[in-house]
Amino acid sequence: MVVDSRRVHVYRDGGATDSPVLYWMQRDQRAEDNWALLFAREKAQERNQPLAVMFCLAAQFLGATESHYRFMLSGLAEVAETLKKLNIPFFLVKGNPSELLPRIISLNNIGCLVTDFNPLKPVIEWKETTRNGIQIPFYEVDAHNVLPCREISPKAEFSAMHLRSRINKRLSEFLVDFPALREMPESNFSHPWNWSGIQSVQAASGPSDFNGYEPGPRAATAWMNGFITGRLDGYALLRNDPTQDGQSGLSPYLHFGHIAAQRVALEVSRQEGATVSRQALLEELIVRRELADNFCHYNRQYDSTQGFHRWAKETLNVHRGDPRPFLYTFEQFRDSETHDLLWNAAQRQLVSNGKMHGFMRMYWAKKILEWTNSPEEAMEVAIGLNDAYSLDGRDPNGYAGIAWSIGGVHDRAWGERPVFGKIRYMNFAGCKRKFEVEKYIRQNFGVMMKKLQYQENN
Ligand code: FAD
Ligand code: FO1
Repeated sequence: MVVDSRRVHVYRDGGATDSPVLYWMQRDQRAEDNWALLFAREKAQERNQPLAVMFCLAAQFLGATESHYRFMLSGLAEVAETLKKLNIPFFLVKGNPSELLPRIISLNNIGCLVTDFNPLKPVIEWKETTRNGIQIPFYEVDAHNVLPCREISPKAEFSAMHLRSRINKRLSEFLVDFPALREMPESNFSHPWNWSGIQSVQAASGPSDFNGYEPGPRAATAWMNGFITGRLDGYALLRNDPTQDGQSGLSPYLHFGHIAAQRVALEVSRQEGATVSRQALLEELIVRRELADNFCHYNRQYDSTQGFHRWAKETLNVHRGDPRPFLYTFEQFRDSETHDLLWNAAQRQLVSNGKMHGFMRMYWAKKILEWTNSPEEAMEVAIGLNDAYSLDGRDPNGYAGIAWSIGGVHDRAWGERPVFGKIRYMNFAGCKRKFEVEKYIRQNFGVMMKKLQYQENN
């Protein structure tokens, strides 16, 4: 077995049949370093059957905008090219996956369906409906996490510390190199697939709307190499300073699966020196990121206050009626129209770059709790803005990050205060102690300094 069976979740079992194998690509949009594709290739080999890859384009995915779809489609166009060189056809179809998959499977007499792991509710819905509509073996392979989510923990972990101990014990079992994806026979590419009645789309590569980010696995790998050679050694020191370019910037590529987190972890681990920075990055890349998948997989209410721990629900309820001196609408937040220039600058960075600095995301979300009528409204505003504007949005990391900020998920209780209760508090003064607030505001806002002076003195 090329693929560790502990990565494989059996949605529907069944024997080998003399029929084609289909990999329904979803979260891990790449040909290389993709355990789900390697597994599908293995199934095709065992059966001596054709193999194809298909991506189902669904409308309005979690608030994604045209720009996000364009970015993703450009990446998929590159994937199709790469697969063609390996004699593996790639099909991009359009519609509701729950309806399309059963039809595609019967049209092509598919004997085995493979997909990749994704803990988000809409995708689970697609898979469960598909499973109920087919009779063939259906496998889900965790190609996104270094340690397979379902395998590494049977429950929602309370904090990073709890998951870290599980990860540290077993990292060496799973942080292994990837085998190369071997090409299929030439005949595979000319196998007659039947898409009658199915709307297909031509994946076209086009310019990215996100300055600095070119879509696709090649750009993702170049970005990773650039970070490792040029900025990894400064990571530990600079990553929490929003005025510096200290983070890796990899999240959009990890979100769309253009690069495997496991590839990044392998390459970072192989570096000499910069030990503190390498450890800090692996902590975020493996522990924090996989904690987010753990949260969304085991907590179906990951995008609501109902997903908070009891202590957090109680403390937020106690302070529901507290006076809220500042209240803003979704539109005022969206347009950076609050009284707080720092917050406005962070929102401006999100809207203009499609990516807000990680440290500012915490402050940004916590202030939304403070300046809305209720924690429920705060969740709606934070998730709505994050998924509409962030290139790495619509991702378990986002739901976990927002639940941490507003509901104390994976955090502990802190000293009680108005509105927040025991949820960790952050404020402007705290940011001023951490980094040059004025510089960040200027970088993102070209601010009138006197307005800032006024805020400081009042
Ligand atoms: P780096 O610091 O270079 O980290 C490398 C990788 O580690 C990241 O790409 C990411 O995959 C992972 N990582 C880093 N920090 C975290 C974290 N706190 N939680 C989970 N994984 C992490 N991340 C997203 O990918 N999409 C989001 O929509 C998102 N929304 C967030 C909202 C809030 C309110 C908060 C507090 C955090 C959010 N995060 C989100 C997590 C984190 O801020 C980003 O992953 C990180 O800033 C991405 O930039 P980077 O790749 O340069 O990070
Ligand atoms: N996954 C799909 O299978 N089909 C889609 O049409 C689709 C659109 C989409 C748009 C923006 C975006 O950020 C993600 C999108 N995804 C889509 C899902 C994505 O690949 C990931 O599976 C999830 O965001 C979880 O990481």
